Amino acid sequence: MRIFSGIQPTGAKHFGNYSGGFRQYAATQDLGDAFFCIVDLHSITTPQDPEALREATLDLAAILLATGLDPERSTIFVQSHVSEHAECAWLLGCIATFGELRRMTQFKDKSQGKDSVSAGLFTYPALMAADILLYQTDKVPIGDDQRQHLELTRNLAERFNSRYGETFKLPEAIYPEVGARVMDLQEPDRKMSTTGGTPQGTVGLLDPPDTLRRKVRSAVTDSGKEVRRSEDKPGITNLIDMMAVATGSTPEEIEARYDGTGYGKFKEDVAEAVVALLDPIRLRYGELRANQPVLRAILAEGAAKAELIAAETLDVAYERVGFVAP
Ligand code: LTN
Repeated sequence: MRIFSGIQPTGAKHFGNYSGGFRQYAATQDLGDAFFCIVDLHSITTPQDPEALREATLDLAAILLATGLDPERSTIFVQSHVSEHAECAWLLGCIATFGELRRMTQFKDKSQGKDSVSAGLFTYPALMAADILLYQTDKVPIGDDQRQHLELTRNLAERFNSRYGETFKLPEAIYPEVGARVMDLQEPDRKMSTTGGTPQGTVGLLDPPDTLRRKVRSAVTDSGKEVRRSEDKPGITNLIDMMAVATGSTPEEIEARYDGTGYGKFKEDVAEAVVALLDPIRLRYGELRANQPVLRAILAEGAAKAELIAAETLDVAYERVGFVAP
């Protein structure tokens, strides 16, 4: 079974990215032949500082390894190292219609209120489809926010196949069960986010222990007393979900364990569980990030492996559309 996912190298990574992303990647690499792509081409759909992008790309490679990807089992690579991604995106951009791209809610959200929006932001889903389809992917571990893009990917693959003959496999998504939506600790009605959230309410993946403790302790909760999930208590519900992610228990087990316990003690325990999860990741990250030759070698090897497969698919696709072989 082939697994593929893409991760943007921009924005400081946080607990929500771990819960709905990194954790899934490490788990899915056991299901088969897994490819994890650092999507730098996607990142420049909005303006990026070149030096910051270069740093963020290597940062993300180290984070992927620190959160459990094993380069012996998984292929980790940078999108711009495999030129087939950009080429296949062109083919799929000629299959996608203006109308369906215009309906993408992520495009609508990201372009709203902006007086200048790049054409790349609009055609972004065709590039994402290319990423996935080049690898004849079976399963795509993604967040719920990517549902519409995955649906579009399947539609583009089907349309291409029916127009030109069977070329691309239709992929399926894998969504995280628990902790798919981690909320901001200060404003638990909003998703935890580097761009849209509060700094105090965003639990950084690489925050030192003291910062983690301070942020969790000052999390906004309602005036209730019971450690129990409920729709009208987003603050405590979020902390229960975070505790579940950090300890590998279910939210129900957490509720049972804290039956009759007050919020104060519960928050202390959540803080310690988050520290116990993230501190080893931070330390491993530090070691990996400091060793650039090793990091770059892993990415080079990944790109070489990825390119073999991507080139094979692109050759078939080019032939099907009627391009003369060079
Ligand atoms: N659009 C995705 C990132 C992404 C991706 C992919 C995810 C780019 N290409 C291929 C899965 C498969 C995002 O913003 N999270």
